[in-house]
Amino acid sequence: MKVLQVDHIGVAVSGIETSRVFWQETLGLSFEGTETVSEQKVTTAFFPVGESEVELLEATEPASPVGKYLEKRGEGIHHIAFRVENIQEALEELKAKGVRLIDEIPRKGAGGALIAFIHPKETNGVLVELCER
Ligand code: CMX
Repeated sequence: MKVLQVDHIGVAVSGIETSRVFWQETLGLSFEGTETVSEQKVTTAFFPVGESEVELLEATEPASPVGKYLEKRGEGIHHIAFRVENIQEALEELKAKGVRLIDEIPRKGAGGALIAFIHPKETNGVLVELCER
């Protein structure tokens, strides 16, 4: 499997509209607008930084995964996403190595990417997303 780069760092926030100000106006990153990924009950906002991006994540409802994360841990880094060349192949390779996966089959993420999460037990407690664009 080939990890190409850090695709993005996901940051859970209470509200994109409020948080956006720091990333866009204070840091001067460009704001690419928001996108809601309904199946995952989350709204995302991407800010490109070189070849990678910061992704703000806002829950669409409190009982969603990001809503529960915020309630339990507060705002902060929610996941790190690595871009891979071929996500299906990467998942098969990880499965063959006995790595515990949250998603064995890729699903649709923001921006038309295919994504899959590795169980944080395997990754020192950090939620790692694989992503193919
Ligand atoms: N950081 C660290 N650990 C986390 C975590 C996080 N952000 N989110 C979940 N976990 C842990 C849980 O505590 C749980 O641990 P235990 O098994 O020890 O209890 C384990 O991971 C599995 O979590 P779960 O909630 O029981 O499992 P689910 O399959 O229901 O959901 C997940 C897992 C990661 C998909 C979900 O919690 C989540 O975060 N969904 C939102 C995904 C998201 O950010 N989507 C945006 C996609 C846009 C994009 O990036 O392209």
